[in-house]
Amino acid sequence: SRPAQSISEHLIFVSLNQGRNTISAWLSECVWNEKTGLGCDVKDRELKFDIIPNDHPYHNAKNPRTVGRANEKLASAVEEVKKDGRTCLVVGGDHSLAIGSISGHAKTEPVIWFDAHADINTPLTSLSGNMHGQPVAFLLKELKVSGVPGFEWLKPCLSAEDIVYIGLRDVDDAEQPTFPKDRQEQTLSLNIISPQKINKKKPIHLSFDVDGLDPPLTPATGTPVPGGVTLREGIYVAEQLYKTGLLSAVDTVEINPRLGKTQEEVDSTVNTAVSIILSGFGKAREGSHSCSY
Ligand code: DIR
Ligand code: MN
Ligand code: MN
Ligand code: MN
Repeated sequence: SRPAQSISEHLIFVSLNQGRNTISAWLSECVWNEKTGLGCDVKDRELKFDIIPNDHPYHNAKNPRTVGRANEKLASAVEEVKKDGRTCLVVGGDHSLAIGSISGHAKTEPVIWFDAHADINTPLTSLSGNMHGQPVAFLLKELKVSGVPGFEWLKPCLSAEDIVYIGLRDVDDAEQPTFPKDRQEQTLSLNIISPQKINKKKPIHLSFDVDGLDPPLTPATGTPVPGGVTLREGIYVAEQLYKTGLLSAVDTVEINPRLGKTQEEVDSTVNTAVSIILSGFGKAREGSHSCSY
């Protein structure tokens, strides 16, 4: 049967050998069920990753080989999806997956980094050692992160000016000097991409960390920070990006049902993520009333 809309998506569920997470059930109802959803033509695939033994830290960066190899695999998967002419949606998972997702998407700019955090630590500056605090640094040509085991395949593909942050409100001291003050001040503005960027007509990559939103909306996430973006603002961002017609790949990350203290917390996290995804793929608030979550 024919998709109701010309846009087609390609979902990649990223899991570390844990099987599908809760979000897939909602998505199957809301996105690829023609009666209740957008009726898009969806090709679905699940990636599984190897855990590399004796994966010692590289400086402060933990599990570099496991994360590096996983990202290499993800980059090829995203590249295939883009070759197939589809919009790519990656559902995860640790935000370090943006390294592979954006590398696989490669010819993209700008990147909209929706996040409470800048994720621009390096293996040398990171205090937590968590790879999800470092993907932007790995992707930036300017920062020249190199020598990290597991990342031999990686070629940094972004310049600082290609990145637009939204929702930023928790930046480490060591991250501060890496980007100019005026960029930080733009962050909660909903004027999200300069007309100049849109005029370039380049494909847009949205890397959406759910912790950019206000914590009660997505409690099942690892590092909530108070004072985040409201649901209405988040949906607005996604709708506006859809309307550009240039949204080419989306990561929705740091959705972790295991961190929900109650079923309600898991449900609200997943419902919120699904709302954002649907808006980014053409669900208008004034239409599609049949999608009843
Ligand atoms: C902190 C927190 N800046 C770090 N970052 C997080 O671990 O590097 N990013 N949670 O999503
Ligand atoms: Mn974050
Ligand atoms: Mn994070
Ligand atoms: Mn993040």
